[in-house]
Amino acid sequence: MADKFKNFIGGEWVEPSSGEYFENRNPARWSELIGLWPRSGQDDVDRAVAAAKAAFPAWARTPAPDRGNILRRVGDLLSERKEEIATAATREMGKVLTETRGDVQEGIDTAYYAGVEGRRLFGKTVPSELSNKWAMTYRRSIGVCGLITPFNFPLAIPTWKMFPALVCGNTVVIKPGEDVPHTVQLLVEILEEAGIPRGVVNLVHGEGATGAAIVNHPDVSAISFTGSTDTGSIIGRACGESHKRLSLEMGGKNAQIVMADGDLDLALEGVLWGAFGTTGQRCTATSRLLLHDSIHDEFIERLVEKAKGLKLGYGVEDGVDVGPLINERARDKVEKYIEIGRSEARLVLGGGRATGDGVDDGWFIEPTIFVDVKPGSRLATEEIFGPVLSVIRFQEADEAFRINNEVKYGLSSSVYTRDVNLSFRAMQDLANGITYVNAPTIGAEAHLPFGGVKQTGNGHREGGWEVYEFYSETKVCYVDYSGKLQRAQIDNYGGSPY
Ligand code: UN1
Repeated sequence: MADKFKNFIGGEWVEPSSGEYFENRNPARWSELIGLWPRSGQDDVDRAVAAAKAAFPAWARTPAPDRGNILRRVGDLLSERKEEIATAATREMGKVLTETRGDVQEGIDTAYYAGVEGRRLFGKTVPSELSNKWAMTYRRSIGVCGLITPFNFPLAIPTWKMFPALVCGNTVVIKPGEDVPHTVQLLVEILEEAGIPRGVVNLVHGEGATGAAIVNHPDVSAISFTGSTDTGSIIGRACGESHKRLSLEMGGKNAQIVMADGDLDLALEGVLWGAFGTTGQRCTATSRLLLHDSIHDEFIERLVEKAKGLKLGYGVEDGVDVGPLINERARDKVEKYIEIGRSEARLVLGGGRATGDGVDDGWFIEPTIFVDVKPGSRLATEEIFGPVLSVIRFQEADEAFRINNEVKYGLSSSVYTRDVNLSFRAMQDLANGITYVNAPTIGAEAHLPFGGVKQTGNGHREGGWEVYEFYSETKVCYVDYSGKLQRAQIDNYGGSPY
């Protein structure tokens, strides 16, 4: 009998009142059942939101440095249990252990950043237009935040959302991706051990309906979601109706541009990592490779040779480079795009399910490369979220920049060149939230703002200092110590020549 896991509500580990559970399986060894997790219903969400609401006033009044201290302790405990968490994450998510270690490290970095940020939630003090009066702002907590997180970064993305929300004095209800419930389970155990007060962090497992119940709950004041652009549209409509604060982090169709003068060895390593790392399942994955005509053929030859050498398998095993896709639905979607690619472009590598020992029981697709992909075609514009790279040839830098910008997404881009002028033009002209020069499209650092333009997001950023603005409201305070009525916007202070 498989282990049954619980929700965490109001400081207690509780069974779902729905009485229902879903399976969590290893995507590299599908016959291996990891456990059963609650398929939480409306009643479970109601209880979690009520617990978060009840805990909010005391938490919001706890000094921010004290809130930060709990997160520093969380950082310590994550560091101590890094290997255990990374192994659990690889088992349920599929990416290789070196990557899940990086995922946990991103969570550790986010914890320490948040811990210190509790001492730096800056407001501003500015001169008043009236004498004997002060004008200043501070950052005020919002309330209950609903956090809905994806499968591809099972630890880092929950921490990107939860830690800043907590430091800002909010309480949270989190629903992790249904493919990766175990990693957040371990994170919440750590928060409990670190001394997070009851009700401040609540965990409800479930699938789409559980997420919808959080989004639609009237006592949830803010939602942060990472996932598909389609689901983001549904959440956006719901939050628009109810005027909830909303941060969306969605799709990408990221391009690596290689100029003729670029360091081609470096560019080759970059695209291998960007396109096939995490099996292409990053919002930042390199999905398009734009090659200058003069280096195209040689580069492709070398790339195909290198990509052939990537070893597929279960990510805890030594020597494995690429794991499986997350589930059958993901594999079907990637296969559909490979079919589309066969009719739109020329396949030079992969193009099918991987077979053989170690991969027969998982959702493995071979690293796949299409060349002669036409800008504007489906392969060139739609997010695939798998190990499929579309190569486009260009003649001029401006043409490459235009192709980069011709998609509805705008998360990350990369350019390999030794020309300093061109690299600054790229930073200026590429329509993305992040541009890398001489580095791949993946690998954003936890202490910088993360997010994209156009349909990748809705204008907010995760990470760095900017996310603290999402999780707090600016409050303005005026203190008039003149002892008399002073009227702003009335020209009563004299002396103005205007
Ligand atoms: C994502 O794919 O949703 O920049 C996040 C990167 C990682 C985060 C990716 N640090 O590739």
